Amino acid sequence: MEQIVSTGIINSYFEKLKRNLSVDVAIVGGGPSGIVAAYYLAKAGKKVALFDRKLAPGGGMWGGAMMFNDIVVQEEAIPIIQELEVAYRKGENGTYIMDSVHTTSALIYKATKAGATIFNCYSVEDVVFQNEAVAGVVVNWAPVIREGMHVDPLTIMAKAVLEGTGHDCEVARTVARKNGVKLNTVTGDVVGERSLNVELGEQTTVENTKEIYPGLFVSGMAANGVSGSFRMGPIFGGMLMSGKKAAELILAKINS
Ligand code: 48F
Repeated sequence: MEQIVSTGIINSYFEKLKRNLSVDVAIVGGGPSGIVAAYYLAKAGKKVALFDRKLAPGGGMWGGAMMFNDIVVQEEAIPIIQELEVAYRKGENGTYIMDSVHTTSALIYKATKAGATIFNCYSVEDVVFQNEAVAGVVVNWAPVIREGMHVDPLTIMAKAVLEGTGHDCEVARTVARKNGVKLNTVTGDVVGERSLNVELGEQTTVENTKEIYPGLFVSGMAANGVSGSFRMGPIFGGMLMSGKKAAELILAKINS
């Protein structure tokens, strides 16, 4: 029996990994924007692999604000919440309140149910750069990176890469720094996140969701970080709408 358990896991896992060595879309980061993008892309029939360095994907959504585990969304994001079958109740001034643990687990469930594959404990440490475009991601075990172990990575080829890594926007930084290329921002580089402004941060999260370099799209806080806009704290409508917009932009590009 012991051997049957081990064989089952090993065969299944390596089959899953082999199936995802070349995908339509590789998503870096399983925060709300990345997971929502994974859901819509998988629903559209695309092969989607999402990589998150944490054991539990979900990013900054689990903890609500200061570990008060509720979150706020605004009216415009309610159609996404309804599509993902998340329970919500009315808050004040046209806002809605959701339990953050319920919401995060629902997003993960719906994205994987739609067909997206999530690889947790994976760090994306670089991209594959071919013909002046991003053509895939370079992955390694998150503990390998954390321990600073000198172990070479593997590669996942993709028609499009979505960076949803949150505040640090590591992938865009790496692309600009290593390849000496200009990103689609006012400075041509990662501008960097600004301080907190809820309304502007929410609005610009969606506006800044775009293809930042051929083959590389950004969503969520990474989109604001790359373009130099505000953080916004525990309001999540912009993140959800950014993920949906990212999926639409990517579909338009890879279907053309
Ligand atoms: O930061 P995060 O939740 O992404 P998001 O979709 O949402 C932001 C909000 O949670 C919050 C906010 C709300 O208003 O401001 O912060 O922009 O999640 C990012 C995920 O990316 C993973 C990280 O573990 C987290 O789960 N991640 C970051 N860098 C890498 C990565 C990397 N290089 N490789 C793999 N995963």
